[in-house]
Amino acid sequence: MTEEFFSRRGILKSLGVGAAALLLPGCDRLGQSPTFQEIVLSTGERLSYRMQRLLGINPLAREYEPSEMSPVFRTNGNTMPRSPEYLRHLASSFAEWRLEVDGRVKQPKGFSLAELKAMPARSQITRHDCVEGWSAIGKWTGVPLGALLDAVELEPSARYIVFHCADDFRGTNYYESIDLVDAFHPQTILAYGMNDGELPVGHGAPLRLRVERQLGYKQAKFVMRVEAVESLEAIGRGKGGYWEDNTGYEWYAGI
Ligand SMILES: Nc1nc2c(c(=O)[nH]1)N[C@H]1C(S)=C(S)[C@@H](COP(=O)(O)O)O[C@H]1N2
Ligand SMILES: [Mo]
Repeated sequence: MTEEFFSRRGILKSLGVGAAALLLPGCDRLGQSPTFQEIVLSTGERLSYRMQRLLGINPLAREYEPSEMSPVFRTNGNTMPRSPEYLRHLASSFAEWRLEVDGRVKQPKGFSLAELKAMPARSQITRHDCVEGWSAIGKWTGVPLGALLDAVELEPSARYIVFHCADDFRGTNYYESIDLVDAFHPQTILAYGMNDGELPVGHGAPLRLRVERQLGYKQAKFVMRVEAVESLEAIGRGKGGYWEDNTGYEWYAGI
């Protein structure tokens, strides 16, 4: 598959949707399928998300060679949570820390860092793209989120996975969310390692999300709790993430 195929234009082309069809105001003439109309009338980012999900396109993000890793991988956003609880865990190297996995699951469970490290691991060298205009290539090692979710058994009502973080902006803890397609994507991991070492505090120790087909702000750092939910309505102000709720950032930040 070429990149053109996966690009928005490429997908439209492969569906035989021309520019004229996109501009036609009388959408009832375009066909009976509401799904088709929904696609055509959607905004750019939504279109891309729905297209991907409707077509079942689930490609891997590009992976790089060790020689391509950035000599410096900068930090961004919060680099040190200030909650006393987090600072206590940091002081004891996260020995008593547990990742809580709960919500719409059959077996809610707390996982120690040792337990997470004992699970099958995945490493990947990928490019991180921040919406503010910088990128860096780094290596991430962690447990596939899908394996963790299988261990706690999702309820059939679960539709989104929410990540609750230890750090805050003006008293509101950072949070993010993804759908189940991204949650079970093979490159979606909860990383405890970076560049062949421990995950540094500035990059989200003890655990941060890597969801490689989306922008930087989706890569939640300092993840304390993973919650399966049916709807994002009750999370923050309902848009699924700290920046989505507090700026105009898209919930689906596909790259
Ligand atoms: N908990 C938390 N996660 C976060 C942020 C944050 O401030 N807090 N910033 C986000 C943004 S905008 C980016 S670009 C990346 C930066 O990751 P890095 O510090 O490892 O480079 O983390 C993302 N995840
Ligand atoms: Mo970012």
